[in-house]
Amino acid sequence: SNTTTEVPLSLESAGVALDAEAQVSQIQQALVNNLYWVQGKDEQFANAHDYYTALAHSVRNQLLQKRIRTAKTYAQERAKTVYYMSAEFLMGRQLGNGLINLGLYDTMRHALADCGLDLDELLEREAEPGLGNGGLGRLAACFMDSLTTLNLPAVGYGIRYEFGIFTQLIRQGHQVEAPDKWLSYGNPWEIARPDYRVEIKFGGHTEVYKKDGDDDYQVRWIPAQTVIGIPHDVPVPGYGTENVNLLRLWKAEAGEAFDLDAFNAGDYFGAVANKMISENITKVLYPNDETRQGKELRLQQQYFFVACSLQDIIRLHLRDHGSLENLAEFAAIQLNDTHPAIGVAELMRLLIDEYNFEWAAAWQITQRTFGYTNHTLMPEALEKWSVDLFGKLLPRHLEIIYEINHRFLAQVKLRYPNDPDRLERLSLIEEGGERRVRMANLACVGSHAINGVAALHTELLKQEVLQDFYELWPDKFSNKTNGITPRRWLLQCNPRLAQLISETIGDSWITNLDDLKQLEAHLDNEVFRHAWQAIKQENKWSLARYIHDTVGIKVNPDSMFDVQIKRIHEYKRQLMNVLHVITLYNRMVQNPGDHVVPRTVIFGGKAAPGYAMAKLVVKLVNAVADVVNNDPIVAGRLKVVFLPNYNVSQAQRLFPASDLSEQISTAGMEASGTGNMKFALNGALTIGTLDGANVEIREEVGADNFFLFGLTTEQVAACKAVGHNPWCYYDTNPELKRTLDVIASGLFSPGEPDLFLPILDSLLVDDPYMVMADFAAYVQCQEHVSRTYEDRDRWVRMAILNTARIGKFSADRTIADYAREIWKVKAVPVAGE
Ligand code: GLS
Repeated sequence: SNTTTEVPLSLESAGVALDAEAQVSQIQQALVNNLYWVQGKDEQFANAHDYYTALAHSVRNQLLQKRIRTAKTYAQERAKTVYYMSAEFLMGRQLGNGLINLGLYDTMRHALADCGLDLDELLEREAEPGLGNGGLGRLAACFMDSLTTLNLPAVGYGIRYEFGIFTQLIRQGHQVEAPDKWLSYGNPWEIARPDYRVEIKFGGHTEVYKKDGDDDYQVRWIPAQTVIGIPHDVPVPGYGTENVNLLRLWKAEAGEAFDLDAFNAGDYFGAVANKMISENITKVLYPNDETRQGKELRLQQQYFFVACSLQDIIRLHLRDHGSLENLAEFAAIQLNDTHPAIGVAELMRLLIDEYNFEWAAAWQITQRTFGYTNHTLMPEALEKWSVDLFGKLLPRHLEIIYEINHRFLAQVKLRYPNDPDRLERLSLIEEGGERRVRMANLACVGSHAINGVAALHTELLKQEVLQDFYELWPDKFSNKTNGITPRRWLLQCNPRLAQLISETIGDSWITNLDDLKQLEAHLDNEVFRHAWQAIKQENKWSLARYIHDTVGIKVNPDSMFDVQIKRIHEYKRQLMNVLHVITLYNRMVQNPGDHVVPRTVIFGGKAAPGYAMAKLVVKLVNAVADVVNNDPIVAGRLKVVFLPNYNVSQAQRLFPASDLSEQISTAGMEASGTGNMKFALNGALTIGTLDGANVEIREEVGADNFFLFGLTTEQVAACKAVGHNPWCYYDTNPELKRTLDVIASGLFSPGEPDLFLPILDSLLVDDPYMVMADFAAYVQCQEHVSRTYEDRDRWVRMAILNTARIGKFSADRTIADYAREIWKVKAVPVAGE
């Protein structure tokens, strides 16, 4: 029926347990109601998007009901709260996740099927919120899921980019970027909260003044411009809990007061132009992963969301606790990399200039409140802002940073009286050449806790990048190995495997991933192994269909699916993977009769738009695919696929269908990786170096169940110290020589013989990522992979052991560690209705 009266707040009637039939009919009624009242349509004219939106509102209504009770409980309990500050949250689609976390997925599927609607099809209507670049942003999203699942009070603070990570198109094999208009059909998951708007200042100057009735001098900041921040709240459900936390994303709007001045002065167009400049701040995500780009707008973005968030935290804290003296007892602010590190200076400014704290007291509160997570060892990713730019945009913060630095270096000098070099390295300001503010140093000095994201990464931080800080404050440092949420990365993305696991060992693994260990007891059960293999096969068939639908390539579903999906970066060495593909191709062309293990090599990932070498690698992969996929000699035995526009939704199709996980970064360069964990959780075997979390994954799953190759961090360093000569590998390895020669011959660049010269130059001149040095070991290891794959039963056993032993890498474990050791926060479960 489509007769309807009002939008129900909930699908359930309060307190009454419904039988399945009643629940289905309520769901259907709610859908019809939402179609009518939210979309303004009835069934006659509704399209799939209308149904998606109606369904999203049904789920949203339930989440909001739980959110309201959560907010009340947290306030009542005066709970300590985690504020996770991150310039990126790569949340992925929300509807499927919301249904799963609410325990409504299957009921909804039936209720929809009953009306002739297909849940999967509606789920595909959701635009992907791509508000992040890669691992760092996706980690923040996994953390939000785990924080809520563990009933920990938390707010994620970030930026509501109007354009997320660009849409990647492939044209003639080249990457082309198109804007990501993810908001163009509206966003049912957010609620704008203009009533919690805040005002943010930029530019101008500072002045000293005397406050009424006070003898002390104060500083005030007279800005050149003000911008308004409007919070947009996205509810974050947890699995099987009443708690719902918030992701609060800030949108920039023009400051009205400033506009009014301009309007009054008769400059109507000038005022409107200013409005556009203000709104630019949250217009677009910077598409660089692991690289700083010293652009003014980026610093504006960072300061904008951090300043908005701190005002919000202070408002909430004063509401519940009355004074800021005890801020650190009730608020733990985590800095997700240095992007929000300006928060250290901003909190000092707020406490001193706006709330009249003395320096020492303000500093103690600040240090106790902040924690800092480092996410990279790559030197080009360490953020440094020119002092000129900084002072122009944030004049008061530059003064505060100078003062922090002055006091800090005085303390260092006491401890190391005759060590000017150390002082120079520790200083918040880089001297020599253009003076720059070092954001990592600011984050270290302003935080009580500093952590890396995998054991090896933390060790390298202590020994290299942050060595001086480690020597100063060893107790501040700890490791928190990354994790992933098993809800999205197994339960949701691989429903067949999730069901087999639950039928075999029960479903406690969903919130206690270590329970997967119980699968080991079933390793010798042939029926179980066959079921496992059959599921992988089905997943591969469905990926094969997707590949055919998206890029028109027919792949052999019985071949090994060998997958590398991640941002394109030289240190991740997609290039070494392509060189291996070319080598396999050469062998098949030379010896067409030889027995080979068929492979489908799949690539996915975006290159930063300004990163020429990464874009050339994308082109090379596509060019090799063109040649290989059209050569009948290798038909059925080798295929190469580049899937355009890799994102979270696509990842959810890829991990469940993968046999082999490529984790082949140069040792010492990948801080952790998290895709590596998603593959293993879904029963793919890893070929990898001793880098990032690979080290710990191998430790957990066992050396026998992991394909290890390549130089270690120490060997890479030693090799570079004596002078790495890539030519000698070219000269002494005929297969490698042939592979590079084929590229040089122009086989992959008809009509453009020089196209790939920069790649060959990079390999042969300095090979900074040790591709040449690791190549032979990689190829040899791949041969071992192929032989192992031929023994399908052995492979399945190894796959099961990977899944069974991956429990450590649940984000629930990671978050529990942060909560206990850094944030000192406790669970505050919300009571059911
Ligand atoms: C990154 C690292 O490169 C990854 O190794 C890491 O897994 C991730 C989350 O900690 O952070 N750092 C970065 O700038 N982008 C990343 O993905």
